[in-house]
Amino acid sequence: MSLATRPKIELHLHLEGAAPPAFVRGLAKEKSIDIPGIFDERGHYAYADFWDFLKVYEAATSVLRTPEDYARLTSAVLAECAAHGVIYVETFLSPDFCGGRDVSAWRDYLHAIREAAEAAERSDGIVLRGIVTPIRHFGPDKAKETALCAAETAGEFITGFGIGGDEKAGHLKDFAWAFDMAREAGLRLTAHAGEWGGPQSVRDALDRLRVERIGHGVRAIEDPALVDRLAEDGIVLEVCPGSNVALGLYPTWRDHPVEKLRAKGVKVTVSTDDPPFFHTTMSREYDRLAEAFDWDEGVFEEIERTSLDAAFCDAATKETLKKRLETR
Ligand code: MCF
Ligand code: ZN
Repeated sequence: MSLATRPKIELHLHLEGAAPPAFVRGLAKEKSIDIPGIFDERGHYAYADFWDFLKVYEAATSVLRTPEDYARLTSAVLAECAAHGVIYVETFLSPDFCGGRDVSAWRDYLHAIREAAEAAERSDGIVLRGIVTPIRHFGPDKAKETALCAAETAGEFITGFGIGGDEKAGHLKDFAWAFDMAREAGLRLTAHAGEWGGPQSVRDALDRLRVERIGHGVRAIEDPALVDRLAEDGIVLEVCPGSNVALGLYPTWRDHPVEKLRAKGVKVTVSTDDPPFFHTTMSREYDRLAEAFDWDEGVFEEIERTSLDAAFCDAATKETLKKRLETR
């Protein structure tokens, strides 16, 4: 079976970050919104480095202003994921962008996103779940409001809580209140760390926020004791190699530590993060990994099993997905 058609599980995808540039341009035109300087001459997203990427992300997101816009985005993103074999995807969603952290508006956005997701499940068989995500550089007070939105809507669709954004802004300990609130509401926890913040940020996410998964986490490789801890404790890394290479964390795919982490017994999974920003898809991630590390179908099978185990969905959904992985 070709890697492109393998059924895939994706645990780390930002919904706005998956918006095709043409989709964003179309909405901007419809609404007469000016978003200068975010595309290059070929119409791709343009950014200089990670911090510029965060600004471009927010500028692109500024065209998404209503629940209906998010419904259209969800449909477009899920069609693209399904075209690359994705059968289950978890997406980061933020009340910062969806209703300004007002619970009632947030519910309206979620309703629209869920309706679009249910339609995609009926047409393409792809299943979506949401991870509510405060944005680190917006600060801990806004994260508390976000956690309240998350707690109010925790359930079958909103199953997780995370944090993304500028890893060098503030300290993770200041977000502990928000994570405690989310945990008490029954949400499963993950945090972006070990990307721009280095290995200490992974320790902080584990010790201060008590997460079970880490978004990226790859810089743990710089600290052998931490690598052992991740392996022993079964912490799952949501690894996004194409994102790390595109943002300049590693110069080439072969320099990426995903294979070293896997060889040391760390549970790794594979995702695209913000696919059009990084010119990637799940099929491309698979192809480039196979090329760079000589990974065969057996390795991808192991990764898919790890991803399914680590997914933030209920047991019945997992059982259905498991059958689909097994009967490919
Ligand atoms: O994983 C990448 C790079 N590292 C950190 N954060 C983000 C990434 N893609 C999006 N983000 C952040 C960004 O601040 O997540 C937010 C964006 O505004 C969206 S979460 C719905
Ligand atoms: Zn991310």
